[in-house]
Order: sequence, then structure tokens, then C-alpha cells
Amino acid sequence: MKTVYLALGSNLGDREDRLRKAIQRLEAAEVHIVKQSQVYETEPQDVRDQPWFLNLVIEVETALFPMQLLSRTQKIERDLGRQRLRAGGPRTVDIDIVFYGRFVIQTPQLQIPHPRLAERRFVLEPLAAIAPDLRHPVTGRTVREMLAETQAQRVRPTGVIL
Ligand code: PH2
Ligand code: MG
Ligand code: MG
Repeated sequence: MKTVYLALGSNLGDREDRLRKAIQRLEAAEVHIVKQSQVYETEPQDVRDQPWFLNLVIEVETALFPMQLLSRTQKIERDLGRQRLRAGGPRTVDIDIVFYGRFVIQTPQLQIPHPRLAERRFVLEPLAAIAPDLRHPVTGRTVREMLAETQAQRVRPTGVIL
């Protein structure tokens, strides 16, 4: 079993409901939830002219290999109505693999750790709530350190636990 961190986001439709369904479907896909952050409401990054997101991070255990896990998460995204209209644009549900144990993977389809992690307060803040001392396998920095160095982005804890 590997310990894996997944970042979930939604900014279209009933965002909370999509995130809840995504978590349920992960459990049904041999991905066992160990810890879960609360839900954060976050300002859109990269593509700025889109609705605010709900984001959260979960720690899971799975025996799936990285590419198997990616195909499960992509199937869940499709089943929950994701359409790829615009890169970085609005989505009903997005599931990103942030860390897969201490693996480093660089392929066109899959990069782990997530390449933009260190710039993303909407991932680092929920991640720091469940795993502040986790270290990036390449840079050696902890989640807490990466969070302290990110630029201001509006990220508000909602208190909602799905
Ligand atoms: N996802 C993106 C691009 N921008 N911004 C926020 N706040 N939350 C996201 O999940 C997000 C984003 C691409 O996946
Ligand atoms: Mg994403
Ligand atoms: Mg994604």
C-alpha cells in the first residue's frame, strides 16, 4: 500500500455535492480515505475569470500503481460530468495526484509530485492542515515551508467536512 495525497476541486454546478460524490467513488475504486481536510473556498488561479472553487485534500492508501490510479481518477471526473473545454478553466470536478509516496514521475500524461504545487495555496493550505511535515521528495521542503513561501491568494476555510 502506498500513501497518496489527492487534491480535489470544483467550480461548476453543485460543487459540494460533486466533491462528496468524488470521494465516495474513490472509496469504491480501491482508494481508501485515511484523512480528509475541511473544504476551502478559493480564488481561481491561472485562469482568473471563472467562478471561485471549493477545494480540499485527502490522504489515501491504495495498492493501485500511479497510472492505474490516474485512470480511475479520470474516469471519476468523466462520470461526474467533467468536460475538457478549456485548460485551467471551469470544471465540475478535478482530482489531481499531488504526492504518491516519495515517487517522482515525469511522463507526458502524469507528473508527480504535482508540478505547480509550490505555487498553489489552494492545495498547500488544506494539505498543511492534514500533513504539515510531509516533505517534497525533490526539493526537500515541507508542506509548511512551501505554504509560508506562497504568495497571497484568497483561501477561506468553510468549516464543512464532507
Ligand atoms: N484548478 C486549476 C486552475 N485554478 N484555482 C483554484 N482556486 N482551485 C483549483 O482547483 C484550480 C484553480 C486547474 O486545475
Ligand atoms: Mg488541477
Ligand atoms: Mg487535473
